[in-house]
Amino acid sequence: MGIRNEFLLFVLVVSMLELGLANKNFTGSPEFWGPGFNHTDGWFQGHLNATRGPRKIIVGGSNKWGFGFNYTDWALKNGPFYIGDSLVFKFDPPTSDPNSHPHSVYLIRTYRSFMNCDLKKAKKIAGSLDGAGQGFTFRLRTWRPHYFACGEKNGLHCNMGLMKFPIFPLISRWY
Ligand SMILES: *[C@@H]1O[C@H](CO)[C@@H](O)[C@H](O)[C@H]1NC(C)=O
Ligand SMILES: *[C@@H]1O[C@H](CO)[C@@H](O)[C@H](O)[C@H]1NC(C)=O
Ligand SMILES: *[C@@H]1O[C@H](CO)[C@@H](O)[C@H](O)[C@H]1NC(C)=O
Ligand SMILES: *[C@@H]1O[C@H](CO)[C@@H](O)[C@H](O)[C@H]1NC(C)=O
Ligand SMILES: [Cu+2]
Repeated sequence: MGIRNEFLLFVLVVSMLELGLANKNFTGSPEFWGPGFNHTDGWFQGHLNATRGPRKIIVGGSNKWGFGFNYTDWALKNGPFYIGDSLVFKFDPPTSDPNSHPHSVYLIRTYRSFMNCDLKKAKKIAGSLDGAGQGFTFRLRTWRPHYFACGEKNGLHCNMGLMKFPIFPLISRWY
């Protein structure tokens, strides 16, 4: 019981830090908890589900990796993520159509750069051709914050296109 409570507290703290909401008034906020938040289903249940193995999750679900979808919200609703889980980024390669938007995937190193969509020191992990077919798979291996973003148009996709999200993978489904 002690471990479980400490763990849940830890998860909450990590989530708050991760989302930069620690200094805001989130207690009564549906944006933080999500609509219809409820102890007996959804977000919490994921922490308590010891039976599932590593997940392979398509980022954005049926929206895939594209401009204008709220990936922060997606990450909030599809977490928690654990070390060993894999994220799959699916996006179409560039075409001759002037309306096509090529995408990419970067890992941004700091929270501050992530908030500002500053990609100067970010690490490119997938180029515009890598999201085709089965998509680009990134396995969460380390216990640290991961800040993902699209690197196209000098941060515009990250900023205006909402193509960014933070994940802090948890150690394991221990109980
Ligand atoms: C925080 O939000 C709650 C619920 O919306 C509200 O009752 C409370 O007054 C707020 N507190 C501050 C300090 O804004
Ligand atoms: C919480 O979820 C459970 C299971 O889905 C449901 O039976 C219950 O009515 C919900 N409670 C509230 C307050 O929404
Ligand atoms: C718990 O894990 C099982 C096995 O993967 C899965 O079928 C079930 O939907 C999960 N339940 C929740 C609430 O995530
Ligand atoms: C995206 O979702 C997050 C979390 O639900 C929310 O805080 C944020 O305001 C949303 N952004 C936009 C532009 O709707
Ligand atoms: Cu993009």
